[in-house]
Amino acid sequence: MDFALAGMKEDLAKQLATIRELGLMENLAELAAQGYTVVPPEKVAPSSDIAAARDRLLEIARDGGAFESGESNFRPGFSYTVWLPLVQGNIFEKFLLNPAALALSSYLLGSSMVLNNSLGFVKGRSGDSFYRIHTDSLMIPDPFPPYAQIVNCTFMLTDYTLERGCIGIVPGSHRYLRHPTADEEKAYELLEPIEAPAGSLLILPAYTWHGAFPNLTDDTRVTLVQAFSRIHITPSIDRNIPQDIIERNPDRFAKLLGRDLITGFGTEGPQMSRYEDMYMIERNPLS
Ligand SMILES: O=C(O)CCC(=O)C(=O)O
Ligand SMILES: [Fe+2]
Repeated sequence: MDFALAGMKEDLAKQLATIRELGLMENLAELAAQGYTVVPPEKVAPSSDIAAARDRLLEIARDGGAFESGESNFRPGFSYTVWLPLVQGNIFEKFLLNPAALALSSYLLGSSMVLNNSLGFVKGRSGDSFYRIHTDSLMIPDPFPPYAQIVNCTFMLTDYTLERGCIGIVPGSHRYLRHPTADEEKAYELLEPIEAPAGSLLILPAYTWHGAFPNLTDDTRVTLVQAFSRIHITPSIDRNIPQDIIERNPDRFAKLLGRDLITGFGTEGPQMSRYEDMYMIERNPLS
């Protein structure tokens, strides 16, 4: 048998075994059918980790002045954003290795996937402002390829309700393989509100259309977003994070931060020992 196909068979078996073990088979079906899925809290993380991440994001936001002039002063429809929480608290390092997020994202992006973004959202009352419908396929022109290139893992650190300005998704929009037009960006009636309890994890491949409802309450909505991508996509964040963070975590952590890539070489050339593995992705999308 062709060696790439043999590799794919093996990778698929491994990935499905992990997904089955974590009880996430139904989530795979939802990703295929609707273009997103929500993993319930009991399959995501202990509630103490959810609380720790929430409290730390609120602390960073407060230190950054998010609350100084009242929560209604957040950007219309969007949230106060914490950039690169990954390096701002050990709890976020733990979330980078979250088994459910890794299992479903690797299925969509291949096990070579890397971290593309790390964000915290603190969303206060936002009046009547929706956040416009868009895809997360940043810098990617239409038409999109029929496979995922970026996956947004949204950890809901507080309850997500319609009144509190939850994210909204256009179910099935992953099949369009394009960005919404200017008119479609404002077609909020298409949005399905994603209401779920704190601790839930939304897996949202970048090609799926989404926006957000206004927060009509005085309750703050807090979110941790980790996005992963295939290795050829330019990361939004600087993956060159402090070495001590890399060293105190398992090997997968370093790999997610791009430490195994052969790209970005200088006059010494790429690490040829990794060349075969890296180019296998062209023939085995799960690798
Ligand atoms: O829930 C929101 O505020 C929208 C977030 C969003 O668009 C994203 O995480 O890509
Ligand atoms: Fe988005």
